[in-house]
Amino acid sequence: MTSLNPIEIRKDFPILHQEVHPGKPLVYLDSTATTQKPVSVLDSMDDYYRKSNANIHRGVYTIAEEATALYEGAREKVANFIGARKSREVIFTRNATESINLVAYSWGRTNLNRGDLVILTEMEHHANLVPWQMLAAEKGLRLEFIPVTDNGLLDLEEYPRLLDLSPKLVAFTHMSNVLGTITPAKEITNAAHDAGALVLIDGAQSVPHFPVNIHEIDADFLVFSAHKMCGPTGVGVLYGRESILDEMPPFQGGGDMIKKVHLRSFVPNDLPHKFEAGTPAIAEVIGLGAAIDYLNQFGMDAIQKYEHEIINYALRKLSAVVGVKVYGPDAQQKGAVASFSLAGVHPHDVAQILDSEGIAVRAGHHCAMPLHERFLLDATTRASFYIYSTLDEVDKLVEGLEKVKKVFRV
Ligand code: C6P
Repeated sequence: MTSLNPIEIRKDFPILHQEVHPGKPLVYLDSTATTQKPVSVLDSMDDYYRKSNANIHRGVYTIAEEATALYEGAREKVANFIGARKSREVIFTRNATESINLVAYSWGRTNLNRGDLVILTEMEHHANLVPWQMLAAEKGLRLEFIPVTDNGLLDLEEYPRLLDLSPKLVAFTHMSNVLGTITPAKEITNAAHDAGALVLIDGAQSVPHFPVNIHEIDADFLVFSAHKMCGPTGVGVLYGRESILDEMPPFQGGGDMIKKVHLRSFVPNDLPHKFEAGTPAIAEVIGLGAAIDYLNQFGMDAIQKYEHEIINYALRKLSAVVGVKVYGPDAQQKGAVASFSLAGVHPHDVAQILDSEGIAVRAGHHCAMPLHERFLLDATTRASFYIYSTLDEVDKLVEGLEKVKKVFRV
């Protein structure tokens, strides 16, 4: 394991070496939306297309076998990365959103009935709200929410009261994409299991940023997206406990997810293929495998440590800008995300002026409208950081905000 040096790391990311306007180098502060991709990930996909492009699980010829080995090799890497005992517990989907929809559609439609309770939290991304709302409307389920405190933590005093209502599922984010709050996953999961509920953890913002071991947190389902961890878009992961996945019906029908098909019936395939209908995103899955290799050379502990350093610095610098209010807990309890408002300026205007300085931040509700409502906000500006972000970029953000203030005379 090497220690993490962002200046060296930046050399691996071609996109970071450009000016977005004359004299304005790209300052990419939107890694919570998607991370940039290192050369090794780009090369892995290019190599596949140049040398081994063939469909998987079908051909007996050499390059088809190579393609299958690369694809299944990536599944092994994912399983090891999250500490899954068996790679058949790792299902490839399109993204974290599709992974949650898969669970709602397959497990939820089979196991939840009128009046059953699903517990979510007020800080969920829409991806972990809307699929459950859709299922609730179809099946007559009840949804309850762990509230969020004023300082952006889950209100765990309320949680036992909700568990007394005998939920069937507790589904929650491991790290908020707005507040950065890291939730006490093990504590929430253990209590849910004691109450007889299954647990789904949205790891879209945790798996890329700190060590997540599925057996330590003991969740039944864990979802995340490749594109938020140096991998490509178009591939997501659903980890599921083998005994539960085995009992679940397929999500989509088609090639590869079957053992046998007759004119009027079919026999589903074994795990993991039962949930992977049709030709998957082969190159992208291989790219995810390369992304895991890339992150592993630093180690997730080192990544977490560096991100802690940068968010500490960013919170200190941002809170010194008059008019800026940062939402969420202090650096001890959050990842490298700072959502803030600047008094008197709409977040979209903040983002636009920052862009004129080459600084890329996200403005809006960040697909978490209920959480913004909770804080009586329409929108925030969000700066987020990853392994290639530097303290110097935080300084540029602060200088950019001073320019915004000048332009708007606030
Ligand atoms: N958040 C953001 O800018 P997908 O789009 O399926 O890869 O990931 C969905 C998702 C689920 N949960 C959390 C906590 C997330 O942050 C996201 C994606 C991005 O905040 C894009 S909206």
